[in-house]
Amino acid sequence: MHSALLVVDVQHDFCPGGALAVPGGDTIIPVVNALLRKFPLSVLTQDWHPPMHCSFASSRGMAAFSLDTSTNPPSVLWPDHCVAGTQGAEFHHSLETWHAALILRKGMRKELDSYSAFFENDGVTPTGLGGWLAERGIRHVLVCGLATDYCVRATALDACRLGLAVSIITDAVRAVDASPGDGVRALEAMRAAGCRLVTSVEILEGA
Ligand code: VGL
Ligand code: ZN
Repeated sequence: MHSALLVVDVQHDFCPGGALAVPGGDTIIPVVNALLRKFPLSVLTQDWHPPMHCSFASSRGMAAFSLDTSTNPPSVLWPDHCVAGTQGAEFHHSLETWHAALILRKGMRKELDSYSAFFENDGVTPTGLGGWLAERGIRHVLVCGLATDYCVRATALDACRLGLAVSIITDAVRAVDASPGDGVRALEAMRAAGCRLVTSVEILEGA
């Protein structure tokens, strides 16, 4: 068994009604659950921020979705979301979390965000997930979850960088689309980096 399923940030705050709702975010959950039932090894990531986190617009007295130009490249400042210990930070109540071998929390440092499940946003601080997978002989990751244009993309690109084979399950991801087309452009960037774009049907039927 050399493949693992990575389920990115399927949390209340990224679903309709949440603080940083991804349109249709909850509609992927039945598909993600079917994938979780199928895969012997799966990992759930959980965006998990302290209050006043550096990615929160409120921490800078700025408007949500404005750009922080002090970083290179500029980063989007978000509404407060996924604050550790709050209901919004919990996994969506319909997600079958018990199938997963590992829950990896990220973005816990106040001054450094982490979109990717592999490295924090400085690009060099590892979360440990690369080693965890390598020690289990995993060579291929299948990535699904939220959001296509941020944490899914960053996770997939880092997985490629680490030399893993990467498949993106296109009907089990959804985008923020702060600018229309961001989700489509993110899928294209992942494909250009060497990720395979697959559908859940192909995976569940073993194609
Ligand atoms: C995410 C924005 C801020 C994500 C997390 O999970 O894609 N996006 N924090
Ligand atoms: Zn976040």
